[in-house]
Amino acid sequence: MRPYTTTMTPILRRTLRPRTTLSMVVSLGAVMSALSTTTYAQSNIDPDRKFAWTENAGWTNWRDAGSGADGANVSATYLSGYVWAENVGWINLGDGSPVDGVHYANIDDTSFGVNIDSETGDLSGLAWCENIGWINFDTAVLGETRAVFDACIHTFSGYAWSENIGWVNLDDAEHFVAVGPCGFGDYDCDGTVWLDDYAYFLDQVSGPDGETFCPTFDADDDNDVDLLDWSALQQAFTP
Ligand SMILES: [Ca+2]
Ligand SMILES: [Ca+2]
Ligand SMILES: [Ca+2]
Repeated sequence: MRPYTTTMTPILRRTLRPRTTLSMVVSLGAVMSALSTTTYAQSNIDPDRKFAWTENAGWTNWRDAGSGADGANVSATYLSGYVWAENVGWINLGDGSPVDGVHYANIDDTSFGVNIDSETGDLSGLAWCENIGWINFDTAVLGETRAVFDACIHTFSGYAWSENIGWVNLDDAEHFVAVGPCGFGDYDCDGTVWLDDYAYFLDQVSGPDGETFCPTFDADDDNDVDLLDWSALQQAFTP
């Protein structure tokens, strides 16, 4: 694991507090019944890429809340659903209903959630955990590698920050969180190659001399997105 503390600023180091110790005596079913009645979509987190490590709260599982029905969900511009953290319980990423349909406002405790900048993949906004409070995904301001979702590889990277449990590591080479499994050309990983994926392709196209690294559209695996890849995408189209 990355030696987080060596990269933390003195200010951040001072904000660390002893870990909250909770005994997880409540069954999964009982906890789930106590969660919000908001209905979430089935988690689209990859079953093989669902764990992330936290500095002071152990492993988090991004997929399996409510047998997946309440697990994390990654949309084009925001996250929703719940992450389970073994030592601190449920982490709410947002209710899936941003005020403007695009991003959570994060102006009060009814409008919070984690946003995705669809242009850059940068994450921002806040998640909420009843036992440890807010988790901040806009970590660039904290001097750490910011949390990002790269839709070309369907994968999270970087760090989120909690005042009470420290860094949430989305950046480990072996244990990271990804959406999937996603087939070739299925940029939004909804199970089909459709017109919306065509639009994303146009954003990524670089021509034969380009160096766009977008594996989901790179059919011939030569580190560009060009007309040969476009031909393959058309053949993959789901009528
Ligand atoms: Ca798609
Ligand atoms: Ca090429
Ligand atoms: Ca290519």
